[in-house]
Amino acid sequence: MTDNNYEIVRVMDDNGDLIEGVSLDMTDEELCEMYEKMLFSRIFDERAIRLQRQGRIGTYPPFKGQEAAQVGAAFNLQSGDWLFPYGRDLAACFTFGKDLKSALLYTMGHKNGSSDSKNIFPLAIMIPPQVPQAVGAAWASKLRGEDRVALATLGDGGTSKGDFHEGLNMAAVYKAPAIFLCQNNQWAISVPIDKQTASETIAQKAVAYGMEGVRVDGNDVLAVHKVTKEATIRARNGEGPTLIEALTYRIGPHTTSDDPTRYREESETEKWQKRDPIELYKQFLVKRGLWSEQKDGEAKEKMKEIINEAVREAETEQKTTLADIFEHVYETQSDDLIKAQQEVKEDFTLTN
Ligand SMILES: Cc1ncc(C[n+]2csc(CCOP(=O)(O)OP(=O)(O)O)c2C)c(N)n1
Repeated sequence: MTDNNYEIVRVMDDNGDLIEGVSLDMTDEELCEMYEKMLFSRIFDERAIRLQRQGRIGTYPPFKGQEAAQVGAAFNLQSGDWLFPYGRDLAACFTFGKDLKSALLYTMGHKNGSSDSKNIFPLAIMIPPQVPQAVGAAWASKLRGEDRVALATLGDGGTSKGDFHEGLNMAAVYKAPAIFLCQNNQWAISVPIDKQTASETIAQKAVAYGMEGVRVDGNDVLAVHKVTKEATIRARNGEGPTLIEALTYRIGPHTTSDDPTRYREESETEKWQKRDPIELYKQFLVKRGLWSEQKDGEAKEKMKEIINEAVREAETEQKTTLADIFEHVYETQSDDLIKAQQEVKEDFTLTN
């Protein structure tokens, strides 16, 4: 069990150098792939905001600034693992393999917006049911003797809800192979972290449940990757769950319907912007000769084209109708649902 002083784990310093005494166990290809996931996510995020402004998708929660926390953690997941993302977590989803078109369809309110080939639960908009759900999935995997971990992500606001406490307690008691990544982005809409909890850190809450707690620089992708990797190893070895607090910042608004200038100082945002997780990591890669501005430009162009193509595909998909929603409640529709669907079709004269 870690002691209670919770130093912030870092792997890189702000000049893009490895911190003394820290070693890396990733290949050059993996290091670049992780950067590409971050860059792709950023480009998607920026495009999604423009799509929302053009009325082409619904309300959108930008994750700019949190790419290192999301990508660094999800990069450790293996194919059969589980991801239970919270609403601002598309970078984690993309890293684990969420289909781009399905991500866009989700923002358009389409019924196929959460259909994925990987074990990815729908983005949790409520706060935070994904925590006990992840515990259930992790515990079930353990009972079945499968080698799967479940990663649940949440914001700092999520730690004030009962689901968080109930989930963590149960996970620790049953040594479920679960990892809880709290992205402490300093704000829960307009509620700052010091109004959210009187605990000095979120990581220390782990002590009360009897699990490992870690505090990490959430803008240092290598550090988040390292602590999450250690957590997955403990989980797979039957040593139980881990609570990770990733210190980061939501650079943008809470959603496209929010105006953060009403409740936070711009100087605070500017301070965090100087530690942009993508710029920090790019510096590191460039110093090692693994990346360059030219590669960056070429990668961005390719990524923009991939996103354009997915937008085109998503926008030509047949629209979801009101009657469709009855078909996705259970695997097989109950008689009651068939009746309700029929009534809706008659009342709204829908075509399917
Ligand atoms: C049960 C519940 N209560 C209230 C809300 C409204 N709500 C949406 S996001 C949010 C704040 C979430 O903050 P945090 O968990 O820190 O995540 P962040 O949005 O900062 O990434 C609230 C209160 C909700 N979605 N679900």
